Amino acid sequence: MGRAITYVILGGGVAAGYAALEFTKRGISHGELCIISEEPVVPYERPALSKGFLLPEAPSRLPSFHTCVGANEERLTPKWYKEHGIELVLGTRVKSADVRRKTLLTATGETISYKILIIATGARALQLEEFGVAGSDAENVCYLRDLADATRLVDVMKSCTGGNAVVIGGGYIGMECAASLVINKINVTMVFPEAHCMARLFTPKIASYYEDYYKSKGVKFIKGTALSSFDIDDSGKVTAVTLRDGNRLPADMVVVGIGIRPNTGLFEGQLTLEKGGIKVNGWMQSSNSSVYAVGDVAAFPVKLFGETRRLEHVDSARKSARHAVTAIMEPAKTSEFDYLPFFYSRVFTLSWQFYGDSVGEVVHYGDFSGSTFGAYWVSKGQLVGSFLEGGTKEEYEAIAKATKLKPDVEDLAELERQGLGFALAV
Ligand code: FAD
Ligand code: NAD
Ligand code: ISD
Repeated sequence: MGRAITYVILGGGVAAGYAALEFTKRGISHGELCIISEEPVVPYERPALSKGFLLPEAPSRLPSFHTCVGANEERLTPKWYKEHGIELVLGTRVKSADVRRKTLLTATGETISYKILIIATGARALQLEEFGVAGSDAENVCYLRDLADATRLVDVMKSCTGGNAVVIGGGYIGMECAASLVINKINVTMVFPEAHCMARLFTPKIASYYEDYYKSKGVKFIKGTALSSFDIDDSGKVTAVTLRDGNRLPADMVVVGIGIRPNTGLFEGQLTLEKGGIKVNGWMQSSNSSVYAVGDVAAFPVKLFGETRRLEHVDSARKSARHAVTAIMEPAKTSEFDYLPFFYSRVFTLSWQFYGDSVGEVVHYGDFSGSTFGAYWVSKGQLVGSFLEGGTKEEYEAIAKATKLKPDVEDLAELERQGLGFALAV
């Protein structure tokens, strides 16, 4: 059993949706493009799963958040794919790939051959077992990567109103889920090994603002330790969590967010890997010229830093996917990807954005006892990163523009004095 398709996108997440939209904008014929996805639904905006999807009142549900609404573009429903002649092979895992023969073999036994392949397989959530702790399969232990996880998390939350949740991990999933649990009237204790939350990005001063805010909502923090084991009852439910520091916390549910691993497995030994991802050039092309990689799974040159990076954020998935399609369809007109890294989060009524790179010396500005504050990162005498909480659209645009321009910064004290005004004046 087999079929031959010109363009195949492997993976049906955020990057796949934006790539499909770009293919149609650049002009493809019916039957020329196929998306193969393990998920049973057409691409959607994954960020919604830890935000609107978890709300107790009027939660977001599909089809409202199919791509590409997150970038204020068209919402691509199953009907849209049909009207554009895009073949969907959903609920189907690709179990092997042969880049020399240009074929993919699905778990249903079909061989799909391609002229051009775009790998958009994203990443999987790391499991506790990979850190030596058993119990991920317990009924009330939740991970959050896809729609099935989010649906399960909602069900578990509904059965725990007024109860206790332990959140393992102080990164994006931990912080966003903890806020959602509180909104669902569940008591939350967060446990993570670092000295403060969001250790990959936040400075201690920024982290302490968010931790204080969470504490004001009743969240407890246990820092500098990790999970050691679960107590599991006869019905297969976790009842308590024991930590390495000896603490034992009663738990009606557990949410785990301890990082991800890019889904590169199908291509190991076939394509060059770097930074845990598939190494691509500035046109998102891998070490095999017929194979492109985009989104979380791609390690691409970030021109601004002169370094290869693998980013795990939605803006990068959207833009890298569109760039790959442009490079495929109009190679002569496409220049090297020139990307400004952009991360954001929204929790409770708070909202922040970050642009650039969090390296070098940090200068904080604004009112950390109020609602608008931020930080700049300065490396080798240049502004390389900007963070802002509670900004307006114009202020976020200003920090983005300033970071992209990498202006010289001679005097850190003067930068601190100017604060947001520095970016607004660039
Ligand atoms: P994904 O969107 O993960 O898509 C990968 C797809 O490939 C999936 O459909 C998967 O099933 C499929 N797949 C994988 N292997 C196979 C296979 N062998 N065969 C068939 N199909 C396969 N980023 C932000 O910047 N801001 C946010 O607020 C934010 N919120 C997030 C909230 C949550 C809950 C999560 C999980 C992530 C969030 N992110 C956020 C990160 C962002 O969603 C990812 O960076 C983005 O989804 C990456 O897109 P992608 O297409 O590369 O991968
Ligand atoms: P993360 O990398 O943001 O955070 C992982 C956290 O796990 C670390 O901060 C650490 O506290 C903790 N940790 C690591 N090892 C641990 C251990 N053994 N025991 C206990 N804690 C441990 O990853 P995540 O929060 O799991 O998020 C998963 C992915 O989803 C990431 O790619 C993230 O970028 C993405 N995401 C992004 C957003 C956003 O950008 N707003 C929101 C949700 C998810
Ligand atoms: O970027 C995003 C984000 O944070 C969401 O919640 O895309 C989604 C959509 O806005 C949901 O409609």
